[in-house]
Amino acid sequence: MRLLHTADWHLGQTLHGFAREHEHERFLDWLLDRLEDRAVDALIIAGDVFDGQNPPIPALGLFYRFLAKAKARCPALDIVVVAGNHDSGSRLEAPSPLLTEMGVRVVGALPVDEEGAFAPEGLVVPLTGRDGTVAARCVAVPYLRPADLPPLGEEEIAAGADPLVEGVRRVYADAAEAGRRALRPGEALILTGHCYMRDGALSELSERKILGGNQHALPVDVFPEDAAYVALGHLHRAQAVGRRESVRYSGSPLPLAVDEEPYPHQVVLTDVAEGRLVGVELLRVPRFVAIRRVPGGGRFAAPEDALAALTALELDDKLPREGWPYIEVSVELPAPRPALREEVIAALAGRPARLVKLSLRLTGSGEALAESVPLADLADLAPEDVFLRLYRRHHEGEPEPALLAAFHELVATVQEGA
Ligand SMILES: [Mn+2]
Repeated sequence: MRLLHTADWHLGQTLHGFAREHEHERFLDWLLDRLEDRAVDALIIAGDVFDGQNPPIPALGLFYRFLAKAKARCPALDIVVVAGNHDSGSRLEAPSPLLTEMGVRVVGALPVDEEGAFAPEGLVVPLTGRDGTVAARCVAVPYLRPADLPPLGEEEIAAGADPLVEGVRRVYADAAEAGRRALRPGEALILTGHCYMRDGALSELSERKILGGNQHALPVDVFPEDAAYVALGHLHRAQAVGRRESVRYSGSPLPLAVDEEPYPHQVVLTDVAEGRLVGVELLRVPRFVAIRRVPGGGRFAAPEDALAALTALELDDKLPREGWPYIEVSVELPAPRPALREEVIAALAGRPARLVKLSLRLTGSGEALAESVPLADLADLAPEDVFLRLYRRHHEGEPEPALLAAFHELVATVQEGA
């Protein structure tokens, strides 16, 4: 049986004010072709389908059109969708009565029984292989919020257990056990997750540090060894986790921030047979709109050099407006230059390109210019950074871990609109 694993579509995202709809549409068309020509049996979307809790109408249209086309072109395709931290779980699940009929299973939140207790059987989705028989059981675990986790006993807390990490471990243990109970001989156990794993390589700007920030990154052993494959979402850089080839982030199909430009964006094709992982192939997603960084590579250019490089950029006049490249310019300033933004805009005026970001670094000395102070753009700061800056302004030292955890919980509550 062949699975295609993808995540972090972030439909409805804008890049510094520019809608990505055109790129998403091209990606989804590309994906439909791959589902068909690579004879995919099951599609797993591991969270962050949408960029926000209340997706814009064009983003909803893209998603539902994609599902309808996928089922029309590949009627036997099983589709599993779990919510990520950006999604509203309940909004994603709302059309379930229709989607389940179509063979699309959406899990926005952990299922509970009549008493409100976690009912992990509700997460288990059978996946059928080429011959029409069940080849795998997917335990579709969505992004877990702190409120989803079982409380620890006092003894465990006294022994130093981390309530978030141990809570997640317990949810996965129960979920995997429900999957195992459903397995028949020769079927594979597959898990999903939307979480931040320890040793995961971040692309800092566009992923939120979830579940209490970095200190609560999960160890890879929360996933049982008998899982044939674990399809993860959240980190936008594709990677296997903890040296386990079977535990993977597919990565996002598009760069969602300019600093995600250098690495390949892809989806994962996974083959399972006789209950085991037998093959992994990474399919590179074409870059539908280019990101051009001046000077690039995280470096800063002198103003004259940056302006000259912009003027010299080779741009394609035949591209439609939505295909114009995104331009980032990074400039090092020895002295203030208030008109720089206007100069940059003038260098690109009338040309087929979109300026998304102008980053400045001050390098002069003296009273007016601090030594090499990067000017922070509020949009680039994570809530935690703002909190830390404010804390340091009013207090000595760093905030206590408990205070930081409480802050993260508050931010998560606000972001989820709960
Ligand atoms: Mn995420």
